[in-house]
Amino acid sequence: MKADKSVDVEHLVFVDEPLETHEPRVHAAWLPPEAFRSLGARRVLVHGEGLLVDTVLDEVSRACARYGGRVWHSPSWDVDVDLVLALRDAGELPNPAVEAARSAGEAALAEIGRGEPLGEEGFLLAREGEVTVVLADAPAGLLYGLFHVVRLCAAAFDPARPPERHRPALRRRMLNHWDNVAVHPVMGQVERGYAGGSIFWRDGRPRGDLARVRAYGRLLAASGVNAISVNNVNVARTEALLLTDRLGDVAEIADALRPYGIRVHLSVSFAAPVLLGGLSTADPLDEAVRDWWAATTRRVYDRIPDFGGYLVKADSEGQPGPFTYGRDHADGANLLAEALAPHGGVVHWRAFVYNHHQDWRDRSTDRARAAYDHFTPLDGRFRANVVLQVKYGPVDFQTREPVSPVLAAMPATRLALELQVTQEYTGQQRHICHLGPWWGEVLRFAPWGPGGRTIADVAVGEAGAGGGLVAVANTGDDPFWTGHPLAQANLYTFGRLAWDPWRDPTEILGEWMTLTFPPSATADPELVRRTLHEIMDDSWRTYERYTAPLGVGFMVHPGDHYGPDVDGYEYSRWGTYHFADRDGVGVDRSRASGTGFAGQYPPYWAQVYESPRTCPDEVLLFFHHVPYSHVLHSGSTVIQHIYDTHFAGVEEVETMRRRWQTLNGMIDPAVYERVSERLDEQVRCATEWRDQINTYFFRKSGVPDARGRRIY
Ligand code: GCV
Repeated sequence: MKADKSVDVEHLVFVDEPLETHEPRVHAAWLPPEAFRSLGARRVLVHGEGLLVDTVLDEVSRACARYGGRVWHSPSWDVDVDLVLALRDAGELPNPAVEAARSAGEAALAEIGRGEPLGEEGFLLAREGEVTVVLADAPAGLLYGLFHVVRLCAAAFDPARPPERHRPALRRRMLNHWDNVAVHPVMGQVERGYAGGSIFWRDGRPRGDLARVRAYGRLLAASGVNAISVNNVNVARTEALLLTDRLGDVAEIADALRPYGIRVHLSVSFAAPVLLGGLSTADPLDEAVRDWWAATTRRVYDRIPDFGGYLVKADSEGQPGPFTYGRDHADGANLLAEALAPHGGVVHWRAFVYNHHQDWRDRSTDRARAAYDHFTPLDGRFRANVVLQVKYGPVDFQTREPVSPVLAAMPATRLALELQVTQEYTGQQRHICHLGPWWGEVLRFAPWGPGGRTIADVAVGEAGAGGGLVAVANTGDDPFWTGHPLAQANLYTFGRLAWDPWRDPTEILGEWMTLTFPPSATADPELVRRTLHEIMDDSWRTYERYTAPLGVGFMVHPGDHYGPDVDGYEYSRWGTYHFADRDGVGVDRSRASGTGFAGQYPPYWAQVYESPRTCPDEVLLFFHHVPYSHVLHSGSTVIQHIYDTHFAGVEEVETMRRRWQTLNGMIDPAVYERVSERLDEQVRCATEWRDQINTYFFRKSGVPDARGRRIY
């Protein structure tokens, strides 16, 4: 499609009308009307009752109205259909073809289902004659089945398609919003948010655009997410009130998200009994405190019967916690778990606890050790409805870190893996950085050694009882949802990995591309797809190349965490140091001579990480302080690796920009322009990273680049 047809393209990729008249048009992300063409041109029968069945009906009706199909809801007369979406326990219909399709679906399920139920969210898709049938045990399953049909497009109606059974591997697939209700003087409306304001809150009040909240829920459901916390884990005074006086605001969000099967959770302050309840203490073992939490939680469930639970950041970066009362984190988490248990709620308790007032002169304290040291002695003491939420790395969402050893050290605790979709340290949605491959590496990591159980297995848990996957959201009130239109792919990929953590992230990326840039909306779908893959597939590794080297981390500008500042954190209290001197760089975390962090891993990796000879290159400087002349497994020296990767990284970004330019006129112009602007910034910033990092290490080491390239 050429540029002069751009108006048509916009119709295909934006939602029809502004969701509210005073709001700008919002990009449809991975649910453009065009993605519903195949479904919407068909004759569809929906059978069953329930709120989410109504959502299915609504989705199908809108698609059919647009593309000329027809829809019936449990008709009492015979109709010809192409697609049946039915609850298994919905009664018989006077329609022989439909009943034959349902029976075929049941037979297929008996054959491939290994006798396991489909569960609350699972579904089966099968073909019988000319009919495609989707069966589910519960309305949520039918909704996920519908979105599966949308993803498959015409393939859902392929007569040769064998039956498929789908169930999410993880029960809870959750996004955490770090959104403030009141604008924080430093962090703004959304802490670490790079997509405008909050979808939920504005200037101390609800943002009031519930249509947008609903549209958000729709996008999330289509990716697989089923839970969301709606306020920052750093809970200030205004946000604390969401639990009590402002609960109505949370209930409104829950009402808007419920039709898409998304449950609302709340970040709460551990000091709430004092802040809100007028008690003199928040001691978790105090009777009055326990009663306060029980009564408060009961009121929450009176108002929001399907409320998900609490999320807590305690004793971390200034947040209150049980340490104030001489109690540990099992005491703290169990207090809230006890209040939630009668209602079926869970508490997500974060393991991100460390000393943020460290003295940089003190080489014995290692922030990387903190979560393990605090939490592993508590294994087995948490109540069943506590989920310990563990960041993927031991420090803080870096572009590269080893996987947190906590995830392998608490077999008697439900553990959730916490990822960061918002790109705090990975380019802040100004840089293209597709995080799927990084998350895939984390999920496939086998902490007990190759061939053993993986992090995905830990998150899934025995018999599905694990803590699931959680991620910090990257969305805001930006018309493209995520600031950078291509950052939508990270959100989509998170949802799909949370549904099935063993999937190949690059395949998921392809799925996202097909939905977001529908082949029927462009003159050269092959070119668009190939170019997007060339730009995005390896973009996380490109980002890694031009930023902090070999897993050493940070080197970002203090405070905002954007752009290079090699020594920005070197003499600070935050515990994130690289220790570069004239001879070498890196942190000695070995048992033999360093902080001992390497010893927190099970034996296989403890041994691998212990020695610079065996430690993988990409995390070498995380574990070891080595001379610049140290030869990597790649054959290069550390210093030459730094130069080479930084020059290569910038060249790759320049190539990305050139490739993107070939899509001019092929895709929606608004998307094209936004990405183009951001690519200019990415080239500028990557160049700054290259020059600062290379110059810094050249000046420290005095070692020239073997290829004589320009260093300042
Ligand atoms: C919400 C990092 C971020 C903080 C964030 C914290 C956390 O330190 O920079 O903004 O606070 O992680 O995960 O709690």
